[in-house]
Amino acid sequence: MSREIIIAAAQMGPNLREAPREATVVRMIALLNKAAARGAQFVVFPELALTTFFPRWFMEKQSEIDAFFETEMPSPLVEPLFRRAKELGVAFTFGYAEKTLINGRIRRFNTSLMVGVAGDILSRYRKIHLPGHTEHEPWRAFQHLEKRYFEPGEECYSTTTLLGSKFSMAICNDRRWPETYREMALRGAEIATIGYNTPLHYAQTPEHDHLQSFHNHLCMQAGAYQNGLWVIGVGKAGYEDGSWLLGQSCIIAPTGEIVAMTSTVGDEVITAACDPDRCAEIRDNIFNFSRHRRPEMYPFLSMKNETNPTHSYTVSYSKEPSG
Ligand code: ING
Repeated sequence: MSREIIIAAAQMGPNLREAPREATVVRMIALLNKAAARGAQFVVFPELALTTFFPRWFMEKQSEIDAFFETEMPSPLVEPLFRRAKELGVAFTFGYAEKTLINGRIRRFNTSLMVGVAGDILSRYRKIHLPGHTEHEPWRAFQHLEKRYFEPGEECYSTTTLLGSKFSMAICNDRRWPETYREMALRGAEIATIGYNTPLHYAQTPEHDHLQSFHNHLCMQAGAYQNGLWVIGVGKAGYEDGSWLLGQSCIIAPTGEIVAMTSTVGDEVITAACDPDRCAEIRDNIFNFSRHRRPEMYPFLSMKNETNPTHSYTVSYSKEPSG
């Protein structure tokens, strides 16, 4: 009996700063309806799906920054989305800016939630790899202040079992780091969901701007293939408050093949039949970790980010005496 799941990537077009969040939720419900009409059982929304990508602006007043955050979930604003998904019997993930109290201290994270078919929150993930900078850098065409507005996630990648498969969540910049996919796969994940907000312009290396789409797919296709994972990459796209964001959301098979991709930079649903059993084509063979992988030979991978570790050594080549 196949474990095939119909999965939808619900790409979103721009969320303008002034757009009422209620209107954004209405768009998300319309995407849910469209996905369900195509038979989708699981829908993946982008990173920070409820708001514009506000780290593009330098803000000093915490009250102005906090206007983009949610302090409870589901909030009254998002409740209609949860309710509609439950009516449809559809599970989903979406990203949002989370403000929460932990041990009496206010914390802020770039968060993604996984919601089950009964409308219950099954798991939460807080973005581990925060790109960008902490201080205002006026030389940039726009800021990327994720390191200012969010704290890095302190919980490792995890797997959530639903619809007969094991899912893991990651967010945006996480998809560029090979560790993300390997950690997920080693934990038994079969399907990775990754929402993103990716500007077409990268201030430090504008000469790479034309490569944003290539790099987007390169890292997710490699991650999928090298770890035998389905990867669902879903963008917030289009011209958002003066910044072009990458679309090209896609569903990638464990072979690394893109099996579905959006072709607009607006609200768009793509779907694919994802059979988690297909992960075995890779995980039982070319990337059979237990048979072929040799972690004892990769000690640096578990190290901190030293660049010239004291314990580095080189194997000096000496011509073996001919026996
Ligand atoms: N955005 C971008 C991302 O990693 C970025 C940051 C843009 C990095 C372009 C490199 C090039 O896709 C987020 N939100 O992480």
